[in-house]
Amino acid sequence: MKIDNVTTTPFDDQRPGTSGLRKKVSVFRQPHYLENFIQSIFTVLEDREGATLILGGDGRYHNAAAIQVILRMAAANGIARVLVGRGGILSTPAASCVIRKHRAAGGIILSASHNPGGPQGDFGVKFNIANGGPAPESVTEAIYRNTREIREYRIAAHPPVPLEHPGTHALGAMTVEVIDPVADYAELMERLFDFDAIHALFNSGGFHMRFDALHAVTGPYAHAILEQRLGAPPGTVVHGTPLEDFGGGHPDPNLVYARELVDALFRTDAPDFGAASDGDGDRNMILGRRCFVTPSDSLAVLAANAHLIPGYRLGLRGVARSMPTSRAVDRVAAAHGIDCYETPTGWKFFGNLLDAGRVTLCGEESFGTGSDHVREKDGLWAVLFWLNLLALKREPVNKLLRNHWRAFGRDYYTRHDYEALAPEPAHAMLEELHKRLGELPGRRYGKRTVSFADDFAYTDPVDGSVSTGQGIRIRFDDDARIVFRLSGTGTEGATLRVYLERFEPDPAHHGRDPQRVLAGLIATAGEIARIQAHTGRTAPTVIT
Ligand code: VG1
Ligand code: CO
Repeated sequence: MKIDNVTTTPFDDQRPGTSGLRKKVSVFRQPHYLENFIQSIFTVLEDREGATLILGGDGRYHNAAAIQVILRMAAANGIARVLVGRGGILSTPAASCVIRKHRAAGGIILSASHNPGGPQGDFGVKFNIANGGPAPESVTEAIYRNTREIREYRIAAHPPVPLEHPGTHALGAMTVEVIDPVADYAELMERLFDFDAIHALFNSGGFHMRFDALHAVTGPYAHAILEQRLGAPPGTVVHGTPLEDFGGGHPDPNLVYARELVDALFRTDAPDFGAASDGDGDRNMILGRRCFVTPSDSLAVLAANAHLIPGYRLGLRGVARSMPTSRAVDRVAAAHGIDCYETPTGWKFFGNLLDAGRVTLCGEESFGTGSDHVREKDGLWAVLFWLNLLALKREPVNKLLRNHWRAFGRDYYTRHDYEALAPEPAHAMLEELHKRLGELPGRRYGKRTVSFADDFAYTDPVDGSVSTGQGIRIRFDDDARIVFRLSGTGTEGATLRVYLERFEPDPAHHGRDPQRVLAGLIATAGEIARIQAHTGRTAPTVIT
């Protein structure tokens, strides 16, 4: 097999963000762009000679072409074996599962997750390490340094490998195994959850579900697990065929982009349970009939009930949440006497805690929940966890949630996103806020006084690594909280995220609309950061 050493020059924009390298498809299609980044990954992967690599993606536009390039580069870089999902498909949590099960040195996942796809949409590359989780900052920074210095990449000359059917192919000295993308993952789910109980629930006659795969990668997983194994009637899974452009939609399971599902769950003839997942299958949205469960509450409910689920019956070692996630799970941890860790945004920060056995469950406000079963957040896993709970409790989602709030209190929560801002004023706004942090405590806004303000920094308790500049936190005397940060996954301008929360212990006040309950705090956020003055915006683009 002929191997070419191709001369190249560095690109200056290949620093991975919150979750991999995400750019417009047009950026990735520039000559050498993908190759430079992939070579930088292989260069950093020290044990690549003779190693096994996992490869797959969410099926979006450019997935198929990129996979063939990566296979040829893997062969040229001494990888011995690559396991690829059939059709180039692997959800992010399934990739994590396969990396761990087959003891691979790592995996490359082609996805821009919840960002839209298609020729005008986004593409992305995530690199996961041997534990199955996203590469930590030390690795992503090393990859970035390589992209700044690269002069040459290695690629084998070889025709495309057929990926449509399971089987084994030789690419020079390297073996390419095309695997069923669902099998290993489904087997793991079956070990964690009581499939018989969920099967009985679906066949009780009184329970209906709608799962919206948003034409993204979870479709095949949901069809196989919910309908074929668990006996949910055909049609339970909608938009279940992955499309290169997600049918023109935005594969982000939230109240705005999964509108059709939300509407279906709020109709009079609504199903009992609704759920959706994102482009690459790691996010989840949970709905009951006329009821939306915030991701922060979902994490708290799962933590409070985990001992009822077969895979977690021994209880939880600890829990972790990203900093902007509400403190609902902290209350459960305190009641159960277990540790609760607060990490920066992004799943990569949970990896060390999970590996060290310090936490069992973790989650983010951005519709991400997961456990130590893999090292990624896992959309379908969260849905199965809820199904298992509902099968045991046989009560509506809203009742379960009300009971949870009655026991622990309710953390009213919302996130306001201001998308596609001009980057300069957005950065200037946060810089100004940063400069004023010292003068904020003691200041009065409406009926609240600031009690604490800082820029969140995290010291990993396992390896001591420090991550600074992770978001501005402002707490008030009534324990309400506002967090400001800029997104690290967008591909157009800057996105400001404002996270708002307020605790309500009194069950008599648990049935209110979060936007109304938080209206005062929302106004204060605008005032403190001078959002309108800096950005010209009077309202957020997305509210979740
Ligand atoms: C967003 C979310 C974050 C999540 C990340 C990746 O990041 O806020 O919680 O981990 O997306 O999710 P940011 O920097 O835009 O706020 V996904 O489903 O890409 O893999
Ligand atoms: Co995702």
